[in-house]
Amino acid sequence: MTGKTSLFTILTGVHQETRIGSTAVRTGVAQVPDARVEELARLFEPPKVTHATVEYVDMPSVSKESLRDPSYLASLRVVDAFAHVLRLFEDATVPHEKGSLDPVRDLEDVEMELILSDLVVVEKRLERLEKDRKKIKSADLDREFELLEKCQAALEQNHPLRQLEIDAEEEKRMRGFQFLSQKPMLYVLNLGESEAGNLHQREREYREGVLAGRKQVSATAVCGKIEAELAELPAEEQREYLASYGLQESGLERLISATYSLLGLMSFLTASETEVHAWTVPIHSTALKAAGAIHTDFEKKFIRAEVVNWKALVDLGGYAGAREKGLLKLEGKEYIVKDGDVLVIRHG
Ligand SMILES: Nc1nc2c(ncn2[C@@H]2O[C@H](COP(=O)(O)OP(=O)(O)OP(=O)(O)O)[C@@H](O)[C@H]2O)c(=O)[nH]1
Ligand SMILES: [Mg+2]
Repeated sequence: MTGKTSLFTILTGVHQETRIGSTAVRTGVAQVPDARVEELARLFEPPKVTHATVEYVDMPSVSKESLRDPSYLASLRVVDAFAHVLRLFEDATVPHEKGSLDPVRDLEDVEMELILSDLVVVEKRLERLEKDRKKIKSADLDREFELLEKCQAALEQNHPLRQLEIDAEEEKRMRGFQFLSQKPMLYVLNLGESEAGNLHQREREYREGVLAGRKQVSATAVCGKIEAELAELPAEEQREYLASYGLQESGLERLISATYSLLGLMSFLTASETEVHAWTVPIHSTALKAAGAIHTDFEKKFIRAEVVNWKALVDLGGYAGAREKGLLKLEGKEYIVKDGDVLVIRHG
């Protein structure tokens, strides 16, 4: 018990459990906090305002036992990243599964289970490939064999697969396996109340300490107790409450932002009198891909995009002002969209 379900509930507002096979999971959606959306909404005053979202799934802890359950394993395989809530808070009334408080041990234990689970998959596939390669000569099978041997070697040295140096082709080959230790990992450091003032220091300790040199991992500290109290307050009192602990953002806001950047995502915006909307795309997406995120038709019939930075749009009071200043630019398919761009897609 580290506070996973408590944090999940505050984050998504979802209390309802569903069953996938024998595993109880909760699925919920959290809005990505985005001040740019609010400012654009103030300018356009549309009836509809839509934030970008991240979907979270609350699952029982990763352990030898839970990983034996095929439905549990299947639910883990399909996610884009893990958030591992580590218990740093002390509370004698909440029993610790492992009998003592030791977040680094908990972190390494789960990592090891992910590694072992992947190793089983790799070994099975290697066995199969060995047989097949005796029957059929195929460069494709040879490549897969080599790649999996590389995975096996890493796993046997207790390295998660996210640590592996792979090229685009290998990445594609590995994708189908949905390896657990390859998924990006966000460590959520759940601190005790007395440590609320030390959030950033604790994050740094982890990043520069136990997580140093690890690829595709990140750490965000939250204080579950404070988040729970915060969630009970009306919106206008929340900032003040946070400030009383010397905080500017809630842990949940930072948790969502951290998820977003760990996954290599960013937001662009669309804004008009009918709707202000933040859209999620991978960093370095082209204008064409961005159009496709809005509507597949926009991608197919894309002509060009008008692009303006959100701040310029707000400061200049709208598109007309931005155009006058030459800050509303015409861009083609290949334009690389930047975080905070406002796009108007022209399509056929
Ligand atoms: N003091 C303190 N107690 C907490 C905190 N977060 C959760 N708890 C308590 O810990 C207990 C378990 O919390 P859950 O959120 O259900 O933990 P979990 O990680 O989902 O547990 P499992 O699903 O059983 O692995 C509850 O009694 C919570 O009130 C926290 O930040 N501080
Ligand atoms: Mg739980």
